[in-house]
Amino acid sequence: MKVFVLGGDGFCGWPCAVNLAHRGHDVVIVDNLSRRKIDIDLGVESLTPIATIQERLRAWEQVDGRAMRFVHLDIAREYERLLELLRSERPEAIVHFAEQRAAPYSMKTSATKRYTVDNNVNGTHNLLAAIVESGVDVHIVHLGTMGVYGYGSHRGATIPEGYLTVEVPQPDGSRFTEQILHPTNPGSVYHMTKTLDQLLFFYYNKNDSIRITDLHQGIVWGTNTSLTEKDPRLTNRFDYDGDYGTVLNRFLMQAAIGYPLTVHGTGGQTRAFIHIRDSVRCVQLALEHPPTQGEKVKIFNQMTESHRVADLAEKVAALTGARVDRLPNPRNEAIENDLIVDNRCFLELGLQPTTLDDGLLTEVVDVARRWADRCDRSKIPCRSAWTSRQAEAIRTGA
Ligand code: NAD
Ligand code: USQ
Repeated sequence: MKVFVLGGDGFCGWPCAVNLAHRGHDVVIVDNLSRRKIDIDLGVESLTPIATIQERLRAWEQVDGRAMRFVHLDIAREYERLLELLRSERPEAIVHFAEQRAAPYSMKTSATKRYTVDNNVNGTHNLLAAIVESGVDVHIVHLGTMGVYGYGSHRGATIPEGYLTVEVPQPDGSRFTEQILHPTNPGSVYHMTKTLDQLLFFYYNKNDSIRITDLHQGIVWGTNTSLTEKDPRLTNRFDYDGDYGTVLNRFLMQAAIGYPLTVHGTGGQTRAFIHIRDSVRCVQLALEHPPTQGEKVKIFNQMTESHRVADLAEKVAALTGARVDRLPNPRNEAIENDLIVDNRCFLELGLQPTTLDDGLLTEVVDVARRWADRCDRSKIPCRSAWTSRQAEAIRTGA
């Protein structure tokens, strides 16, 4: 099958692209390399040394024998080129990773808020409009986020896979039941763009019968898959800085360099997690099980386990002897929340999760300790504050 991987040079996209190529698909990576440019702007680098996209592609062909192609294109700004690419290549599937994905980066300044909205919403809308205009029959698999449901308002209820069944009262006292998109409750400008994506998908699926699977993914941890481990030039990126590093990978890196683990506030925040290997496998499963013509948007919760941030810190500390630090929370978020998630769709399709207990130590030793000397400690603190109240708390340490 011919597959476009939009954002295929990124952390989740690269291992996904090589997996699809390895399985015999004709893969075209479409990326504007904005993630690499943001690293330069922020003065940070992936903890793991990553090759250029051209070196990655050369290495992949040498290692696996199945070439991938690369198109340098900005899906949010180059609509005509995107349309032409769809018309000439006519892909059967498109995996869409191409968005600005860091919540702290999205909350840094009004410029990064506006960039995140422009890039993510325009990119997704351009893709949908170009599919309609080109008339290509294609299945979109989009990487959304568990954060669309929000944290803290579920009161013990299980979060369903995208749709909630509600009873609507009628004037005559009767009631009818209906499935609606689960109400959204984004916690950052970035998360808000994913809730807008969700609505764009709902509309284009209804109006133009575009086949779409939206994967509500939890926080991805880990670095490599068995394929990206095959050659150092295929190594995946590992973000650890205060804007792009995500919580578990940051704790692993901090433990490896003897930096106290940076728990925000009480650490009562509960989040959903998935290993990068399972993320890659889920995208493959979603591609293998497309919605039928006329079917509504398929929504899967792409996560395998939930943990409180404080418990994660304790787990990493117990494995490594690291010290845990409780810091003023730069985010405006619930100090604690429960999180019970229905993730049956992927389990029923055969996903066998990699658990934290299987993978944590390997990740600390093989990746975080190995590259510890590449870490710039000055880039570890999270300085992006959600509001002036949080900015003041960080400044005074209160
Ligand atoms: P990433 O920043 O590493 O990768 C995104 C890629 O998209 C980059 O290579 C970037 O250059 C490219 N890109 C961005 N805007 C583009 C545009 N306008 N045109 C073309 N290319 C563009 O992020 P990631 O961690 O790989 O995340 C990929 C997707 O998965 C994102 O949509 C993110 O929201 C979602 N997701 C990620 C996580 C996580 O923990 N990393 C968790 C849940 C969901
Ligand atoms: N946190 C800490 N210490 C840190 C970093 C984070 O306590 O050093 C806390 C945060 O305050 C937050 C939680 O850990 O409560 C998660 O933060 P995160 O940066 O790991 O994850 P998040 O901002 O939610 O974003 C990441 C990805 C995003 C994806 C999302 C999935 O960057 O692309 O959509 O995870 S989810 O969280 O399920 O919405």
